Amino acid sequence: MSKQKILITKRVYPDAVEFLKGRFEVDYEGTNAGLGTEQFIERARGCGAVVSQLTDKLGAEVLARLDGVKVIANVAVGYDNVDVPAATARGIAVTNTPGVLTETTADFAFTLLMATARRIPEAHAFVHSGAWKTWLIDLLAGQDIHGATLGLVGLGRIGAAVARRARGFGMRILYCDAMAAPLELEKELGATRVGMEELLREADFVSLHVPLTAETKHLIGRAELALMKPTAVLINTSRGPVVDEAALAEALESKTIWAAGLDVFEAEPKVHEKLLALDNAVLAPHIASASVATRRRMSMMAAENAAAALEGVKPANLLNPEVWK
Ligand code: 8YV
Repeated sequence: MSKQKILITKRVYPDAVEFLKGRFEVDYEGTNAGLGTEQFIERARGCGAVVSQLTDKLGAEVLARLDGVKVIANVAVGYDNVDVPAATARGIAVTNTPGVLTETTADFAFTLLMATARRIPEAHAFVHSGAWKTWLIDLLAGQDIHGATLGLVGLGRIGAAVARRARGFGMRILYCDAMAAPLELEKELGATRVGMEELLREADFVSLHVPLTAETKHLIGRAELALMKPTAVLINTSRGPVVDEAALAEALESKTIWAAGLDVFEAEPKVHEKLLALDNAVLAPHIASASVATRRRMSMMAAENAAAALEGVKPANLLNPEVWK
């Protein structure tokens, strides 16, 4: 019997490729550019599984043109790049990579929070440029982290992991979430659930940990930014469109808020021009989960999800179990 075929749309860690090559016929697009839509559809023909990444935009129209694909294994916990209801309607299983990136992403959210509060990129550029001439009382003065109030928008796996780090800094923790966290978790984290408006008014740091959905698009816009303190810092490691980037750029420029640390953007890899020019916007290229160990695990987890589905075993991280009969 000929081996089943699998498409990997873009470069992943090699162990995942080797693992799949041992079981299937693998069409590996081992480039950084990945595949355009038409190439994707062409190359997916005859494949039972696709290992995709968030740069593969798999909307309903693309899914409608696939033939024979049984599973899409996305190398990310977020899956807003895949129209899951449309996949479900076509009987295509969709999987993601939850859990393995929680701690690494929380490390990075906290790194960004600290770098933004204490102006690390500005300090680095200042020293490198030779501009440092003397000690000054207010040279690159930032915001205190210890004892400050952290407002977590979303208290899922990653939000809770950020809260655990904040506890070590003696921060007061507020959160808002559509669902209240279990009491034991609230107690462990010392987190208090409040409404969005209270969170925005009270927090010294607002960190976003929600998935991108129709409800969370532009969750933080002009009105929300206006509620924040002029000394407040916004951190976004979730998805770019959760924040209205133009409104944020204006708020940073006019000092409505003090600074922002951003790992994600509305139209990656494009970044709003104004943000690029502002010292109080600390910017990173969507690398919150990018430790070598974690990205390797994510690659392997997606490969295992794809392999399981092709071998008739329910994948561990199935997002639409209704397709699995
Ligand atoms: C990266 C992420 O985008 O998992 C997610 O949802 O945003 C990050 O981990 C992912 O590694 C890109 O494929």
